[in-house]
Amino acid sequence: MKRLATTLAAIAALTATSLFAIELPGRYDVTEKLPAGYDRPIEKHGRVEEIAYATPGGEKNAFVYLPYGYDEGDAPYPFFYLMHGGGEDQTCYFVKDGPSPLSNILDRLIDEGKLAPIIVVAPSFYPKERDSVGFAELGALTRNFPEELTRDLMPVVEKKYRSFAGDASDALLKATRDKRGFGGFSMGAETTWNVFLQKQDYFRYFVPISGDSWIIETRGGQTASDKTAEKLAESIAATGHTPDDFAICAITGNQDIAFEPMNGLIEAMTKRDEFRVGENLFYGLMADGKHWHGDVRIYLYTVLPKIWPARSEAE
Ligand code: FER
Repeated sequence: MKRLATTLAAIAALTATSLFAIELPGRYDVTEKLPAGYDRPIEKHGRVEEIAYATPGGEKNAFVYLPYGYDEGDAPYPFFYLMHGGGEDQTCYFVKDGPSPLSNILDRLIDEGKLAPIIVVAPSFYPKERDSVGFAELGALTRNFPEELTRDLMPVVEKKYRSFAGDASDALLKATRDKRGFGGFSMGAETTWNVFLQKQDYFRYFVPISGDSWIIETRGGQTASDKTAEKLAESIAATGHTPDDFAICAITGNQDIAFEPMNGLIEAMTKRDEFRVGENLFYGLMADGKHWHGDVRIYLYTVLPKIWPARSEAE
């Protein structure tokens, strides 16, 4: 009897707060920097592999971070897709077969019981032949990437590595959207907004870092804030979803070149019913934060454990 009562109490506790609640204030200042040495390697580390996948424009590669212990069990893992910025590639996050500051941070967060073990996939929006791509074409590339993501990359990477989507059929990828997020920095944030616009069927969590949406025009978060927010809002019902179905964890710094565009967009979003600060929209701001990967790592350190907190067996 006691056991049943305990179980019922646990269920009541679970249902009282949403299963998907994000433990962040709606608006918050990012004050915690990385602890000293946090980006150095530790013994219980994961590993980074490279995966090839076919696209209409030729074969491309993505890096895959597998957390410590991946080979031991048979449990599935949540997936987080992480996009680089303009002029960069996936090596800004990970190094093939080796440690990087970000992989070391993920290792530590997982080892310290702050972050649940997750698989992180770092692809690129650039085509195989990227030499000819100029700044003017970036918006088109990031608008096209969401289709490549769900059609070409996800079925390959989520079948090869243990995701919740089993054989990674399109139906199962959609059915497991709660176990998946997409984020990115700068033009990777722009990609993230495009994934939100097009692919809410496959993703619940969105982490745009220091970048606005260029769906109306370049830097439209600043120059066409309301129209850009309207487009984003319209995509919710247009993709068959509701404001309860997603969480956007936007984050940047007040000295970032993307601050004005991103801030303009977030303020315009908060004026709309579809976006609810503290429920489906979270906005972190770091004093003195600039447009560089040192700060990006602080933002990921801040946000990822709130989306995928480690849970003990007892919970
Ligand atoms: C932004 C400001 C700058 C932004 C992207 C950039 C997507 C990127 C500039 C570059 O790659 O040179 O608001 O949002």
